[in-house]
Amino acid sequence: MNAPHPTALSREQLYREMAPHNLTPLWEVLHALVPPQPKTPCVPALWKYDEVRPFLMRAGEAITADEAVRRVLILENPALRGQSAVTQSLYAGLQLILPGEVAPSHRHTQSALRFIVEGSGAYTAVDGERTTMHPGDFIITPSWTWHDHGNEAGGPVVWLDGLDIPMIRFFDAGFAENDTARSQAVTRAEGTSLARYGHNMAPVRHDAPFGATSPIFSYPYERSREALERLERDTPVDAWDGVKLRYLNPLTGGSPMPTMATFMQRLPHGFAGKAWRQTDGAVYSVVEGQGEAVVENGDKTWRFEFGPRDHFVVPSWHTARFASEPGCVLFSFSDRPVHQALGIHHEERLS
Ligand code: 1HN
Repeated sequence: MNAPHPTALSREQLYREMAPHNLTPLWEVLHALVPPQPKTPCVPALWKYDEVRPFLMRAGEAITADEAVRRVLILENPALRGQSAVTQSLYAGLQLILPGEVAPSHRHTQSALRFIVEGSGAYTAVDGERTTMHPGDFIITPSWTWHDHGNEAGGPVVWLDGLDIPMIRFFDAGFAENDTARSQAVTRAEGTSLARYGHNMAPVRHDAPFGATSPIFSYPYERSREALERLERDTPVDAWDGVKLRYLNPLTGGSPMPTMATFMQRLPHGFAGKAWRQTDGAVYSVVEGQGEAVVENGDKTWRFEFGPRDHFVVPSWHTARFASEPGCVLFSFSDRPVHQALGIHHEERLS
């Protein structure tokens, strides 16, 4: 065996002696710091609803919504266990609220989205207005708005929560506060926000009530579904996405929330999509139908057979393609608006 090269020895000694001074050499980490292309630690993952639901219902017996504050099972990326993160920037969880329960009012700087997965008739209240939940509805809780949930219906209601928690943690910009009331006072009739902002019209004298966040806080499924069906019937289908629409903030044309973009897409009957990759990792909630997602990274391949209420994550810069024999509807969300604001969003459509 050769003796270590004298320069290697003196480098080791240099590193050792500078370490207590909180100094470290860049040249040892430079390649990892600026990789030639995105190299996320996240991995693709699938949560089958049939497997998740029994744990959710057991959580319903183990703790009340009131005691838990929010009774949620976090969808943790298998490569980020313990970090409450589904990607490096996003949080996802499935929340259960049982008949008669209230999830008490609070507010925080983290923005939240709800996508209703199972059950009808629960409500969420935001800034004095309640909205009733139905499967497939997309509901927003803007940053720093009071919000509480309740279930006055007959059965359990489950929804997907998407929050920008890891992003806000990264910036160390999180504030939170509990309300004095368990359920906030209702000050506006249900449907007021949708009537004001949800018909391609807006009040003549208005300011954006939630700053950069959409003033519509519930986007009903029936409308999104109708648009997708009509487009599938009457227009050419995109070879990568099927028929895909993004939800928008009607006051800006941008994403509904400053940190998260949301989408709904239909893959038509017999769809076999081309592959794509993009820098924004995305979480999917399957609304209707069945399909297959094939995700590739380097020499690894993941194959997810999905059906209604299943959830899966496609991390940054992983190559993905979707197929569906019977046709299906997918909701998804990602951190794309932040990539776009920073000018670093990158997308490739492979042929
Ligand atoms: C939260 O406020 C909700 O309001 C859900 O339903 C999940 C996860 C972390 C922090 C706050 C909700 C949350 C949350």
